[in-house]
Amino acid sequence: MSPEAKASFENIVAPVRETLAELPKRDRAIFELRLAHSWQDLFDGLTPPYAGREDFEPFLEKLVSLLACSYVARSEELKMLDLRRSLDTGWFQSERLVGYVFYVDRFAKDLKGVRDHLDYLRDIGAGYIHLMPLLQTRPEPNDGGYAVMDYRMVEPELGTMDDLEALCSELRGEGVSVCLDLVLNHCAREHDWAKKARSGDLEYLKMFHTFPDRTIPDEYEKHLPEVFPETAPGNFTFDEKLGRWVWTTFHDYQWDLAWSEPRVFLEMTDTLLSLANRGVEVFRLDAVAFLWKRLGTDCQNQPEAHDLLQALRACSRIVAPAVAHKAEAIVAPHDLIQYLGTNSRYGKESDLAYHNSLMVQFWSTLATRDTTLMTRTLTKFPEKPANTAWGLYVRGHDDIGWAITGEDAADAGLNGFAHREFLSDYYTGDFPDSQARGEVYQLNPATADRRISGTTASLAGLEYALEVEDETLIDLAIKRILLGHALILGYGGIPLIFMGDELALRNDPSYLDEPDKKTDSRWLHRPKMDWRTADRRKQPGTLEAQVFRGVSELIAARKRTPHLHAATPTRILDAYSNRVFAFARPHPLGTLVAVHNFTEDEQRFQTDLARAEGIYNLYDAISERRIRVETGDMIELAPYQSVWILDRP
Ligand code: OTU
Repeated sequence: MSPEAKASFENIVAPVRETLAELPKRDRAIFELRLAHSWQDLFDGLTPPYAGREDFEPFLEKLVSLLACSYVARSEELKMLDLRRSLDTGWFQSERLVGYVFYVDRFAKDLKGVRDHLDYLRDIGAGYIHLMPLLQTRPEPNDGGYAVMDYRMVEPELGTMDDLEALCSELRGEGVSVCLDLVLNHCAREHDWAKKARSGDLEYLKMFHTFPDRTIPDEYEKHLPEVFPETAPGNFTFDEKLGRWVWTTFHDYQWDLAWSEPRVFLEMTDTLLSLANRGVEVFRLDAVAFLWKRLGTDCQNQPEAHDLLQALRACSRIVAPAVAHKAEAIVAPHDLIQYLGTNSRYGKESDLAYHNSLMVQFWSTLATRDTTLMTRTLTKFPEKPANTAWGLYVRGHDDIGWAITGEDAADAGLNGFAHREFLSDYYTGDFPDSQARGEVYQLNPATADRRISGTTASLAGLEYALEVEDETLIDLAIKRILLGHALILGYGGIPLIFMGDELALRNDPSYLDEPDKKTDSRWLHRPKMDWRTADRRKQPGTLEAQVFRGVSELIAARKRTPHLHAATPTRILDAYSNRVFAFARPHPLGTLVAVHNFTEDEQRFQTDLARAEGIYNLYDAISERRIRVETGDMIELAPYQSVWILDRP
């Protein structure tokens, strides 16, 4: 420890011993060891944001007392899980882990309902279940649950904290981890903190960024982008009751929390640890890029945001090391990689982060049938730290924003703006011959930027193919869906299957009839689970059976292929064909080469692609067949086929 950290550690450790007095000796020792082990990280994380304050020492004392109390409250069962995970720190990197993501109400009405559908989750083979936002939200509109009114309550319509705890425990018994959203950047205007601030309590007012007039907001606005330009333009909202402008990056009812105030850190740490003590194992930390504001910048990815995440991580490590943190930062590659803990933060920041770029490249390449941009962009993408994993997805609950920079586009001979325009036209179905059926989300009049909503199946052309009743097109659309899943299952991280994609659920336009949802087209791709449709997965010959089986076979293949562990690097390969996308996963057991055909035609590539990686006896881990080498030393891929090539004599 540094001398400063050591001095403060000695100050806080005595009161901690008192708090822990009632615990068995071994438990006390474990806590103290962890506290000492992570103290430097915690101290370093808290120093830049808070050390300048007079109340820094009392704040540290409060925080450590909170950690000790949370540890005392942690159950024996969860403490065992902590120990197990300390022996298996890379548990979330395993090739055997597959994630499944759903809204509780849309999947099974409520938390109790989820327990009635465990067979379905088993059928998928999910070992990680992300229950979309379920803490108590303000009444609609509430941004799909991302406007939390009470972090200590479950949304009453979904159940209670006890229901959540029971579900976590039951799933844990089956080796399944529960992931929950923790909305760090903002809370609902109706949250008690905001209510107190609005009724004149200055202590609570400090928890938000508020301004008496537009002078400072206008200065900030010069550099701030708009997240929801159509439905929530600008980043500040005038609150009549306060008579002040409030920082609201997202909707006017989502008040940004002032993380410069230590109380915010204490409250959120408390929330996180109490949920961890209920049995939540993974936290999806929402909108982390926005946590720290700095005039003259876009107020994203500020160093203090990383400091705070490091400190929060240290708190979990001390109290509940079984827990993993996942950063939700939809930012450029060099900014994103920081959230996985690079350089001095190696292993200290987040275990997981969403790979937005892979998702965008998948859809872009499906549209162009040209893998140049994808290959070049991902080749330049920084390698992630070996002890982390990506959250990989084909679709999620949000829109698709065409995060393709002008520079990356130019590298592939494209114009960035024109290409993004093309993609939006393509996925709304406006482009000639496009079979995609998406909708525009948030047209930005200032930049002409258009994001896209729509389910995987509808964007992949299935909705159209079914309408025109064309068997060939239906078959191709299914193949596109499976291609996306092969990609996320092989790339290096937790594949996150978004509810309904495994059954090829199409767009659900019913949100248009709901007044509080109709301006948010993201509801188009958040359909309700129809259990009769789901049952058809068992009836051979149905569409659902075909897609479900396809996805299941890919999952099974992943689980028997240790090369796909997330600690194995992912190296993009030049396949000497702009129709296929390839990458290598160099593993101690030998390298795996994944090759994906992004077109509806047969494609060929040279066996050299595999031979250069030391693979001579070509075997496909997906189909479990030997690969046939055609004349001219070529390997043939069927339309949209994926292969995971291994050397198997
Ligand atoms: C996240 O979104 C959530 O995923 C959205 O559902 C919420 O509306 C939003 O936060 C507010 O809580 O903040 O770090 O395309 O990707 O808004 C990025 C835009 C976010 C979303 C972005 C994202």
